[in-house]
Amino acid sequence: MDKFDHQAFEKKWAQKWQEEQIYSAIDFDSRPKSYLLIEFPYPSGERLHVGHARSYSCLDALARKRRMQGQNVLFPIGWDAFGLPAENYAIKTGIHPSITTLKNIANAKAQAISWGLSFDWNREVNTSDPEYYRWTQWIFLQLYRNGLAYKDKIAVNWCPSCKINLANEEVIDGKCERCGTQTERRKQSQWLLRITKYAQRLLDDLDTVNYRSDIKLSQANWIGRSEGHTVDFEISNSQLTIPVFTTRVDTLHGATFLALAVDHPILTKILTQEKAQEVGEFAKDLVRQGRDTAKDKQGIFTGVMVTNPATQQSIPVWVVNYVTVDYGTGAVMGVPAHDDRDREFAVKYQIDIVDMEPETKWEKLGKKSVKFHLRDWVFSRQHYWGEPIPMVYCEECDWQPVPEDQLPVELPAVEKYQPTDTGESPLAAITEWVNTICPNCGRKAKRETDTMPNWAGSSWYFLRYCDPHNNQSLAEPAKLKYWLPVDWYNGGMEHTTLHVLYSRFWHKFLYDQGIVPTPEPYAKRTSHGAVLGPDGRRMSKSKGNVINPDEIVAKYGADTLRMYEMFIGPFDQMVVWSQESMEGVHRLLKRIWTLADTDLPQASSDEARKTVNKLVGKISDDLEAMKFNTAVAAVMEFVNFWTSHKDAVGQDVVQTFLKVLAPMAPFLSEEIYQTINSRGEFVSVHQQTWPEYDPKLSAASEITLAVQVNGILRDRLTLASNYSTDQKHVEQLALASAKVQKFVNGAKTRTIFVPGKIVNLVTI
Ligand code: ANZ
Ligand code: ZN
Repeated sequence: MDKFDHQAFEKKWAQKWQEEQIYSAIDFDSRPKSYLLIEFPYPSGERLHVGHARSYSCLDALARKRRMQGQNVLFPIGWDAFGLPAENYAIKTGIHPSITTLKNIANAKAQAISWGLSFDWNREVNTSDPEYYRWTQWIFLQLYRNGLAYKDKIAVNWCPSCKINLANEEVIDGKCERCGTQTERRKQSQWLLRITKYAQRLLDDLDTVNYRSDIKLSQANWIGRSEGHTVDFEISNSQLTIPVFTTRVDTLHGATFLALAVDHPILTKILTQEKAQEVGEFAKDLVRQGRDTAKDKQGIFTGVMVTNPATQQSIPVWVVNYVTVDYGTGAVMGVPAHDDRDREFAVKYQIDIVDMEPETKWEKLGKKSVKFHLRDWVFSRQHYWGEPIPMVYCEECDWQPVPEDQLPVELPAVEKYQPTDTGESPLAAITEWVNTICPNCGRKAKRETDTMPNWAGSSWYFLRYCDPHNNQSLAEPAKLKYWLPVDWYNGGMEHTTLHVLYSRFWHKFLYDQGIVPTPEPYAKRTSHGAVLGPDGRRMSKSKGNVINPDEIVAKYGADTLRMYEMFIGPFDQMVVWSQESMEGVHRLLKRIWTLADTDLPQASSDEARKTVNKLVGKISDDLEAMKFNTAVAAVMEFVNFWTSHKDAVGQDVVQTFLKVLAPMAPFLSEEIYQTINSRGEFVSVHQQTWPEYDPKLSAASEITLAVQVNGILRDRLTLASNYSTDQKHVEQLALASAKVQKFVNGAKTRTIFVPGKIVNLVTI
């Protein structure tokens, strides 16, 4: 070998691995299957960043190791390609998002290949490809047929400047995420998915999966199950009652008012005309103020009284800004003595505060009841670059699903991507596309112009990887049965709540339909921490602290990038980029190169064999435990040993070392491996069998035995471990000890021997 020319050998091996297809997953193979999933990236113009490089390199090391251990590993990648950035770019430049998306995908793919990520490229998917979103639309239709998709008028966040409806995630502190303008609440007809129907199962089945506990907790909190009671309050001089949901029925005695949400449906039935007007003004005022209900408590008396069923007292009904219509019953019993919000409100409006002891007897008045904070999933967006919702509106027949044989409903080409003034999708302006015929009656009808949210394509992509080219179904059942569930899913902490929950919901639904074989999609879920800039802040162009992974690859090589990012810190924690430490890893790799670049001794010393065996054990365990940083540290330790024992580290030990190095530094280990084993036919180091850790070999080579005389410790013997179980040998050594002789004092002894632990000489 000559100089450490990473650019040359990395390119060479990346190409060779592609040619030989050594990372393909094989359907129905008899080896044990292992499905490792990363969150697929959004193909943006910014390319993949060092955060991607970190989590992908780590999972890649795991995939490579498991392959070498004889597992049939499925390690796929695809592109989560719909979304706003591509649309905004199209608005700016007029270039169609599908063109920029394909360009971005090509770039990111080249990056991934140059980093030596061992994805199975035959299974690549792209959510914006009509052959993919055909099935996303198909799943929507199944949801619709099963009553789980419905249209409803709901409040949306409207940005008057961008003229666009924003999802809740796109509103930060009441302001538009993109332009910072104060958003308004508007009512708009939207598609929703009835995820609430699955709330209990989504919660219960968390017990059946291996997710990190904080991930389970965030799921459980989002589902927000609450046990309490529903209590009916009778309206004075009326047949009507107002049910309230309370988790503190024991405080019923102290309920001195009722608080309703401004949009509680009963208000239209119980208010006088005059009061209705006042309440209407109040509601409008709240909208104008924005939505932060937590702060200042506000309310208005309705003029209506109800009876507290515990005290039989007549108490007033208020409309307030701190009760929401979409939780519980939209009505709350105000207990100022026990609840802070209620107290604040009562003080402000001079409502009675009745102090009393909580009493459990009120439970009899109440019906036990369970509520969930989880809301149905708003599934409409008024954007262009998303999956068209495959529905048609007919004046006669109402909403009709597009027949399945007409899928996909393809996005039409448009000239203007700008959203409209009305808040409708840009698709609404393309009349040739919108106008269609009703699938039911054949009359003129109009297509739905809303598109699906970003979450849609990512809710089932792991199914498509099992059978990515199927054009008869989303995937063949036998293949799903073979590959599912995903054995290990790793992704960002920011996706552990909604994305994981949404995809679990779709999966459960598909399970109920007999389409997928398992009730849960992911057997295990973990998440990684972000990589911060060298200044300890989030990387961003404006801060000038962005590390470009491709520059690192060009200058130091992909192995350096990978191994440094594994080493950078505990996988699940946020870490700070350090140039120095990265260069340290680079020097390590060069040292390995130099050490291997000599005539290696034929045989290795026992010590060298033991040392590499220890490394095998450490790396085997650490990669599975996501302790990637300590796995790299173990390599460093081994290299130090090698440096100081050059004559003792022979061919056999180096071969073993290269195999366990391979998952972390795939290029360098291949280059050295091929150099020492040049034998004609190419067999990659990555196709070798993972070395077996031998616990006997590593057991401390020396063992210390306790030497007792009549059961009392008198000395210790340190001897080679293979001798420590040999009773004769141990007896002889024990009797030779001066300390022992002193207590035996010439007497005859018999021996009680616990091999490897104790030798007890009992005097007769
Ligand atoms: C009386 C009471 C007394 C309450 C007390 C609490 C403490 P979780 O745990 O979240 O389920 N509540 C019910 N529906 C509401 C709504 N739509 N908007 C705002 N608040 C609502 O909380 C349930 C409690 O939150 C309920 O129990 C109710 O107030 C309030 F010392 O009833 B409680
Ligand atoms: Zn019709």
